[in-house]
Amino acid sequence: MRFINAKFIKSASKKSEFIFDDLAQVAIVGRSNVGKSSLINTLTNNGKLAKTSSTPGRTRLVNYFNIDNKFYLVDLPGYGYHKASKGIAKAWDNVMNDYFSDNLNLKLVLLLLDSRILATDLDKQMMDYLFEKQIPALIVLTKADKISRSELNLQIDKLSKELRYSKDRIVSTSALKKSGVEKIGIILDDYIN
Ligand SMILES: Nc1nc2c(ncn2[C@@H]2O[C@H](COP(=O)(O)OP(=O)(O)OP(=O)(O)O)[C@@H](O)[C@H]2O)c(=O)[nH]1
Ligand SMILES: [Mg+2]
Repeated sequence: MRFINAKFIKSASKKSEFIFDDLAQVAIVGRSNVGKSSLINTLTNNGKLAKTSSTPGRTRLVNYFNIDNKFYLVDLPGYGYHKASKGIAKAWDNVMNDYFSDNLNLKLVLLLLDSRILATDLDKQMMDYLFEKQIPALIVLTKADKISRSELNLQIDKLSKELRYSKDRIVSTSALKKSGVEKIGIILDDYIN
């Protein structure tokens, strides 16, 4: 699958604003600042579609992008930056629970991990949560341009062993080099018809 026409549809902050229609959804989750919004821009070849920032916590709403009227790419708020505030963390949990519960058109979650850092405890919690809810996930490594090819291969080996996760289900990407898009497109074909 290629991503040709991408259009921002809306931002939502609570369940009553979420989109539950007939179109499939592919959600993007990960720590704050890992590169979720950047990945959307890379996939859609539109540097300005999703707002990115070097300040963690940029995306605080659930943002829907319509891709070729085939599915929504959904940019979710990142976790981990608001450790200090229990109130904000709780609000984040509620939004996520509302998003992931009974979302029948959610076909796949792209779980993003920084190539250099790999999975933190919060990422592992997120994986367990998705596993419990039986939501299929694909691991996407971001910022692959920040390490060498051999380091990247070592990181993929390590992650696959640690999480007991097939290497076929780990895709490395770089927003800088615009790499990894094709492989994600091929995998999405299996989930969206
Ligand atoms: N070198 C490099 N920088 C990247 C890459 N992806 C993202 N970045 C940078 O990392 C920072 C965070 O990127 P975002 O896409 O805004 O991250 P996010 O996950 O959407 O963050 P929140 O919205 O805060 O949850 C920005 O400064 C990006 O330019 C990449 O593949 N390579
Ligand atoms: Mg973002």
